[in-house]
Amino acid sequence: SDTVYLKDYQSPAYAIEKTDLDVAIYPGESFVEARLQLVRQSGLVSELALDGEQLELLAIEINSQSLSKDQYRLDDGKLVLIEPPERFELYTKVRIQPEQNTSLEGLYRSRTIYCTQCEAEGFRKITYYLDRPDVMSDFTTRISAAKSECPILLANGNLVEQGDLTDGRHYAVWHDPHKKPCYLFALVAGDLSVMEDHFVTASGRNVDLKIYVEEKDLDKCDHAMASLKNAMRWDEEVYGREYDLDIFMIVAVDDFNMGAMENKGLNIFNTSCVLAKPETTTDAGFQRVEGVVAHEYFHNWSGNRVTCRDWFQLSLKEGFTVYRDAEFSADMGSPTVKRVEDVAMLRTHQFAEDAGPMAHPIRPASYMEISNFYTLTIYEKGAEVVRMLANLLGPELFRKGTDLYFERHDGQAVTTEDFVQALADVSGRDFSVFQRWYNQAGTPQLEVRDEYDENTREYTLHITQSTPATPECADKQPFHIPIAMGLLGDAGEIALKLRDEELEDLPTDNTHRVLELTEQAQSFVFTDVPEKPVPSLLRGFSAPVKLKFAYSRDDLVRLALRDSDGFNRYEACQRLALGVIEDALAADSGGELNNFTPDERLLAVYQQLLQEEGLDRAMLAYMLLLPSEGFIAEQQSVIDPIAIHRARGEVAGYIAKALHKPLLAVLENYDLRKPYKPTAVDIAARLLKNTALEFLMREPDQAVVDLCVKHLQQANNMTDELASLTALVNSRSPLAADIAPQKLADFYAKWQDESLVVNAWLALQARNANPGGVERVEALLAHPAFEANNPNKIRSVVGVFANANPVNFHGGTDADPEAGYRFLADQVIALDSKNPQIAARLITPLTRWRRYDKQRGGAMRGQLERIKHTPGLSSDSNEIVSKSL
Ligand code: HT7
Ligand code: ZN
Repeated sequence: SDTVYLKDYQSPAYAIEKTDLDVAIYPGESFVEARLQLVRQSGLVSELALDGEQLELLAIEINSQSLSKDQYRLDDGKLVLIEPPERFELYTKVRIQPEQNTSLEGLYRSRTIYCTQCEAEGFRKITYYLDRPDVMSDFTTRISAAKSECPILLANGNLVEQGDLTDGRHYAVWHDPHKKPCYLFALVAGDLSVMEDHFVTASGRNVDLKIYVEEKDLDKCDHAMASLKNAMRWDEEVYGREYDLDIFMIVAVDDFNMGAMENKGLNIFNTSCVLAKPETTTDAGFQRVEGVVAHEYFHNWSGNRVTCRDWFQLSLKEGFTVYRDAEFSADMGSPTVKRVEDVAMLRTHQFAEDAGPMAHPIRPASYMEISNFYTLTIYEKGAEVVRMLANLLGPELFRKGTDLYFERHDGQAVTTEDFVQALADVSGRDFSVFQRWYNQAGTPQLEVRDEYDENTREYTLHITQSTPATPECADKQPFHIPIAMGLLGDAGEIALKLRDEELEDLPTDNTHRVLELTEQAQSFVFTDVPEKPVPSLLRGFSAPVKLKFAYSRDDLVRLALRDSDGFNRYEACQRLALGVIEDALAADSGGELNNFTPDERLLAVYQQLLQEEGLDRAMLAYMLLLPSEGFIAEQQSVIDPIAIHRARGEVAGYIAKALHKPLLAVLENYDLRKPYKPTAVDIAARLLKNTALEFLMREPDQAVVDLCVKHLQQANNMTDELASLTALVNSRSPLAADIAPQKLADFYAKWQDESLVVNAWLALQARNANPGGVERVEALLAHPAFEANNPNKIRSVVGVFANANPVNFHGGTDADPEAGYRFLADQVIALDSKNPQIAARLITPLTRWRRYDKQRGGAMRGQLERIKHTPGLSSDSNEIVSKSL
């Protein structure tokens, strides 16, 4: 398919002032009548092309006159009107088939529920339209359906009318008073139960809150409702943003391509991001519900009231909204823990994307298929860029800037430049160099060298930046990089004074600075430094970069134990552990892994941390946790996933043995009967306990296995139950392996009616790193619990296997070392014609073939070729495959 370029943007030839839809749902087919009030925006237009896909046109009129064949034509995905008038009403009637729609965009049926997904370009599967975000319209939606099948009929805005029709049918009419682009359109029809609550806004308006779910799930809505109310209050307090309709609805559906969708006043959610109760949902699940509910709610301002001019601006709403939801979650729990979790994800997965063939700037210059650009780069790196802006301005100025942005652009479709301009206007800052974050892809690498002069007591940091070439640009200009930092002396933090700073300019917290790097190389000189310090750099991960500094292991010990920045304490542990694992890798390649003993300083740090009073339990858990295989892989020039698995396992086993006593104490001190609460403190306690359990189950004695089984059987919540089962299944010990199959079967028997728990059960087996992984995932696909068209099930088995089980994905089977790759390609090919968005996403691990040795890389490439030559391959998959070959 064709490439779309940002530079070709043209404003729309027509506005659509009003959109009147009538959607009549019948078994097997639905009819959509649209009345659009179109108004020409400039000059003469000889032809107007409306988007439309998979529509059967039944009638077409302009100003109530049927069109003759010379007044329009149907062209590959377009309805072209020839010489349209300056102002007119377009009437069309189309037939669509939601029951046949497995792509899950447009109007489709998820189990018994009819629902829509229009972002980015799904509205064109509902009716002919100008399907682009800068066409904003006033929508009225009439829905009719059989009352017994679909007692609930919902659309955006306020309910204005409803009633019964003949033949057991009924209807509802909804009007949305806010103009919006069609990607925010939604409707829902089905048999749903509702949980209701309300919220009083800061200015005293009442808002009805409704969460619609299947009746069996009504007991799983409390957490989403509480999260929604917290998010509404938080947005008022932190951003001064009030909700703007009298009703806010959430609907949960089982079949959904992403997590959720921010349709105006009618958010549609993947059940996995709404439903939660302690017995069925893990802590991570609770946190995801809180985060996604907040994210979609925050879009009401960052995305809906102020929207994107075109899809190149996607990060305008997504980066900003991810930043907002991350800060919200930080405020609801522990900010440092949230930061550690987000950075670990960013560095493992977004950095890999930025180093791969699909690398793109947070504002891409071109795309083939926009749904391929809902990426970690647009979302997570986009959020990092907003975070840097927020930190450069500080909280007061940033708030002034966002106020100006919302006020200046309310009701408009704008660009990322408009966002940065508002922040520049309130602060007087020059963001011209900073803008490069929007236009250049790739992860900058900082090389820092230090120098201390005992005589002058000057300490200098020499910093250079470089960014590797990415497909869109080989020659990068320097980025504007804020480097938050401090200096650690023998006795603690050192007071800082930069050479050019006046004494009266010094900040009150004089042990912390933000250095701003804007050039390729800069030096920063600190004066009056009493001793050679250890620099604590990039505190809080102040910029999405890779930092190289030649820390000695003793430096890292000091930072891990004594830095005032919680994030950098964690970071020092990661660096220390990574170094030790790399020692093990080196020993392995010399055939010496059996004789390997890890650097004792790592153990010494862990021992001290385990004894440290007042240390957040979650931080302790993350500091003990070795870097993931994925993260370790990212640091290697040529990835050997099997060796990485072996080396990491060796170090983990050693730690488990050496720390047996304190780890066992963590387990034994844990109160299994404490009632479940998803509070930060309790989540941290579970995380630490389950981290200890995972270590101990590497080489357990019978007593540890018994303890694990006890936790599995007595757990009063899914976090503990699943963690115990996972530890049992992953353990390589025969003591565990003997009982694991029965425990897996028991778990399934217990939870087989809870779809989301079954997903977790599938995922834990797909992730199992023990030998036989390919055979296991093949068996899972044949299990009755697997549903071939359900994205959550596909992700739980195929996605988890290919992304989170490297040793099996890359190891294959005894008979066929390429079996993992072949398995993935088979799944992509089978899915591509049914759900191209999900198929294209699954390809990602194969696109990284250049990072592996010749043989592995060649085999991965071979499977990409196979996908590429699939007859009728979707444009979604084609874009990924052709860009990565
Ligand atoms: N803005 C939403 C994007 C989305 C989406 C995109 C493509 C295909 C299906 C989709 N479902 C939802 C989600 C969000 O960021 O809030
Ligand atoms: Zn979003």
